Amino acid sequence: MYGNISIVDTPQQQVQEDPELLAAFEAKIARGEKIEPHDWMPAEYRRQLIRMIEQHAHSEIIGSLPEGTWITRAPGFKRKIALMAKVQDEVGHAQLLYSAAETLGKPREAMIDDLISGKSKYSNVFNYPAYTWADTAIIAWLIDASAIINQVTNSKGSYAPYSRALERICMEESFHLKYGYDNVVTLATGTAVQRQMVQEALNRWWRPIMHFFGPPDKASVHTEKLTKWKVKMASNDDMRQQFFNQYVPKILELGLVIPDPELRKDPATGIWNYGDPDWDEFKRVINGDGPCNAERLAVRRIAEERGRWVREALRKADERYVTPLA
Ligand code: FAQ
Repeated sequence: MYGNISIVDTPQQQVQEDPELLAAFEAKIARGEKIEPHDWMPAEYRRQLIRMIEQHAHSEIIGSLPEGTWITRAPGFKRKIALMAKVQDEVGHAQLLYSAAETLGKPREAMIDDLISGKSKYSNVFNYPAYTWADTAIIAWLIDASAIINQVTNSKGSYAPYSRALERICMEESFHLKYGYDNVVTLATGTAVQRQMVQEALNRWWRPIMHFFGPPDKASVHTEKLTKWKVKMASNDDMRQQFFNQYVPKILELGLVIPDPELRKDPATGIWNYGDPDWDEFKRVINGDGPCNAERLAVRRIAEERGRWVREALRKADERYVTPLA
């Protein structure tokens, strides 16, 4: 219970919805209308949205860390400025998304608590280290590309505050993608050492990027319900296929080798077939046992502790402002 809104936390907490209200809600969604925070919504729709938007917000804030570690080491002043702006944007995206999730009734403090206690998930990809400058180039190009595919698709979804946030985020991510592509092109057309560096980074990130779009459709838990309610506007496999269609040709054009000997497009169906990207590794990483999970959460915990006095001061100032003078 947060304020006067009761939030179900687990699918086990089944709520018997009023059939008439539910039918009207689903008809509204079927007509392509948007749901606003004050509109009636089923408890499960609210729970799913909080889960997904909160995980997305956490992903943005944790996602700023692998690249953030390169701000002090960026090659050259201009790249340092660009990287700082990108990292700042990602943190801003987290703020927008936390605000969108708050409209559903869960306070931001509770979301942050669930992140740092390990209760909430965040994107698998940010639990891997950025060893070289080339890793940051691959993140900014191909992870931002993957995020754009997901977010442009879901910005057409049914929950209005999330759609609005995604539209704005995608505009900024488009700059990130161009910045990342420029860095990858520079390395891929540079010296032999630079080409090797970017190839090795692609080798490291390919599997996590395959995982980024979520488990295969047949193993996805939430897709069916989320698609019915137009929260998810395409399945995990469909978005992964879109990534292959758009980015495999661009990667090959740069003379890079995609580290999957089984990757080929079926000319008859247009479907990309690929090798098993080790879904056991995916499960381990999203459940807390990836190369950097502990480090990422430790950094957030420190930020939370060190920033507490600022939040307290702001809250006190706010209280004084709204307390009527005696
Ligand atoms: N990582 O039933 P499904 C970014 C979990 S933003 C971790 O298929 P669903 C910007 C899933 O939560 C990146 N966990 O799940 C940037 C569920 O677990 P649960 C984030 C994952 O929700 C760029 C379980 O597996 N984007 O990158 C992942 O229908 C560069 C079963 O899976 C978003 O969050 C994963 N990859 O579909 C920043 C977009 N995949 O909760 C810095 C919004 C699945 O039952 C630098 N989210 N799981 O315990 C979505 O679109 C969806 O939630 C999916 C997953 C597509 C991620």
